[in-house]
Amino acid sequence: MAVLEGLEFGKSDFVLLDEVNIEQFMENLKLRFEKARIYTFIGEGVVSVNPYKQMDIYGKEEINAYRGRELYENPPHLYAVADAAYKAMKRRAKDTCIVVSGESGAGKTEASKYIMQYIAAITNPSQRAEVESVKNVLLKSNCVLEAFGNAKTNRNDNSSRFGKYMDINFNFNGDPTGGHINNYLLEKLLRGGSDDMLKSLHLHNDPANYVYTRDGAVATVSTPPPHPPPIYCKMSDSTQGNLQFETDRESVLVVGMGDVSHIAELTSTEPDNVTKSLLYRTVATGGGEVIEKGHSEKEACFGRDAFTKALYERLFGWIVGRINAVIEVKDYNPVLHGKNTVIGVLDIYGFEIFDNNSFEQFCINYCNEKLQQLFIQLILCQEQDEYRREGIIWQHIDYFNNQIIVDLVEQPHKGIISVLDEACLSVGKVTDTVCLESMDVKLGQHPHYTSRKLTPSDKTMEFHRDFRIRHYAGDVTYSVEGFLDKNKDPLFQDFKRLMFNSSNPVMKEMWPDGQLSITEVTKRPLTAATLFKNSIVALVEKLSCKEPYYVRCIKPNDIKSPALFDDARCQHQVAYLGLLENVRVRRAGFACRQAYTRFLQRYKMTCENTWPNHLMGTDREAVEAIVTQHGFQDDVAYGHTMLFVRTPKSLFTLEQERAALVPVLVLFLQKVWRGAL
Ligand code: AD9
Ligand code: MG
Repeated sequence: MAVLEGLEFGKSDFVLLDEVNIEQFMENLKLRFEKARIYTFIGEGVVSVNPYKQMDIYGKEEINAYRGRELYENPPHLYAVADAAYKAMKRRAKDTCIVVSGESGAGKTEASKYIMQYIAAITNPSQRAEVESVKNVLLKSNCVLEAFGNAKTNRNDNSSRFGKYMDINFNFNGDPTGGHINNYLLEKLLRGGSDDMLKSLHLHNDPANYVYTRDGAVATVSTPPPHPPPIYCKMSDSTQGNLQFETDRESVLVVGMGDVSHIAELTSTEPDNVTKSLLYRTVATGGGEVIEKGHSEKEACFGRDAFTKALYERLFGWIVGRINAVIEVKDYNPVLHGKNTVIGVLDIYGFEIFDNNSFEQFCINYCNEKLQQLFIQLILCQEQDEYRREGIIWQHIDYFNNQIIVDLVEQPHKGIISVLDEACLSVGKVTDTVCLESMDVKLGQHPHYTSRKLTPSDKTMEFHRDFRIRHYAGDVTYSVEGFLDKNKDPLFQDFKRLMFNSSNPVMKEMWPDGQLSITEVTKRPLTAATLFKNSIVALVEKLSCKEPYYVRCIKPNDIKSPALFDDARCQHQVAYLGLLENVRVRRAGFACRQAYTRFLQRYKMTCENTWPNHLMGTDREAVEAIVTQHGFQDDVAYGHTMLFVRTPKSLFTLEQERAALVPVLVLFLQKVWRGAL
């Protein structure tokens, strides 16, 4: 058994703090960080502080130490949480999920990778080839997705620009049989590649050459990733140079046709058709007539940009689809193979506050509001409700319920998304500013919304800062510029048809909607914000039927330093992650609970009065007998249908005894079967 930490490293579980207040919490977090203890439990969840340096704690030895052990047996670690989720899945056939959250650069993606590696390491002890190959694909898929979906941002050198939720399916043996990946809102990015590859794509290696990427700060990476770097397999959202248009006597032309032939070459289409799609769009008139309408120069530019982004997005979607086709569970027969259980791992962009916050930050922060809401419901509400239902005495805990902010964003007819969509769908010319005005009208009274116009005296709302949302994590001021265009994503049908008619079968496959003729595409496509909202609602639904485990990541400072614990920055994150509330609920509550029948089934062998069958009136009385025999009657409460255990240590004792008894019993039964007894 691994040696437990000494007290000089602080409390290994925030539940053990003398008093639950922010001072003690921060003191413990800081002390542990300074002593290179980056993980601390809160019950079955773990808080992680990004060490910004290689830690020698992820090796085989650690994996073996945590494998199959109970939480309190080892120092806090991601592995302990991964193992708890795995055990719940295997022992109780529960679907579980591990939600990794925190702000950009806090270490979510690294944590998810360690979790996946741990699960891969502890499964399939018999090394069956087909399981090994499933594991291999699950692990490797990460590299491919990161190569296409990560980018350097001002906050993180290897920032995930897409959210990822991965389900891993397990058979009754607890071995992985497959999985499924969902991705959320890929920001469409560009990053150059090896010179040879770029040359073949007609690209330059320097992002400064591209309008799409020029605006970022520094594009080179300063910190080495702790793993062998993901193949910075360089692809680009832009299979073109900076294609330009000019207007010559009313008609719009492409400047220099070299770029057009590059596009045609790369997409296996005809240069003439490319030019046509760039300059014209097909529209159906009211009378059902189909005509070609020339773009203005501005429309041509919008069309080009939308096309470029869509190319990248569809490529990414196609890659995810291909990975899913490989890892999806095939030929699963529940009768033959038993219940198929799932562990979901969610690594999704954390809360983002930049100097200039745009549509992307708006979506990301909305997503985090939804996840916080899920957390509140699962941990706080559910817990409190369950105690009430079971008749357990319980002190109500106050916490901030962020449903009001979720509503501000997503409420039908009233919320920000609905105002945006309305503006996008209206026929007249609606600008970002007009849209902002209508948000002011509809949401001006909302306690979590304000804008430059509504609070003209507020000097913090300078240029580019148009409206502000008071998020649960803090205030974020957004620039409304570009919101409408980004929400509309005005990809003309002509581009879809162009790509569908590509002679390259892969291109064709990515653009099935290019088949539709213009008269068939009368219905407006859903907007980007609505599509995103729908996918997040579906995600929350998926998570809410699983037993959740949480990894809360904290970024210790903004300069990627392994030595600096920035008190103010950390305290802010502790606050918005709701960690104090989390500890309070854990402390006031019971760490474990089990229905009487379940408990009895599992532990009846550890007590002579209940083995092989008890003769007491009810299961509850039998459970009381077991608890009393093991002497932890002061550590439990009896609900109407289940037993609540305050500290996991008590259950652990039982588990150990059971584990020691099982082989003895098996031996005994074998003898009975063979007629030896
Ligand atoms: V974002 O929302 O995708 O922008 P993440 O995913 O939270 O963000 P990430 O996991 O990419 O952050 O971590 C950022 C960097 O911190 C990594 O590239 C490492 O350099 C560093 N890091 C994070 N966790 C660890 C760790 N456990 N050990 C060592 C780490 N370094
Ligand atoms: Mg990430």
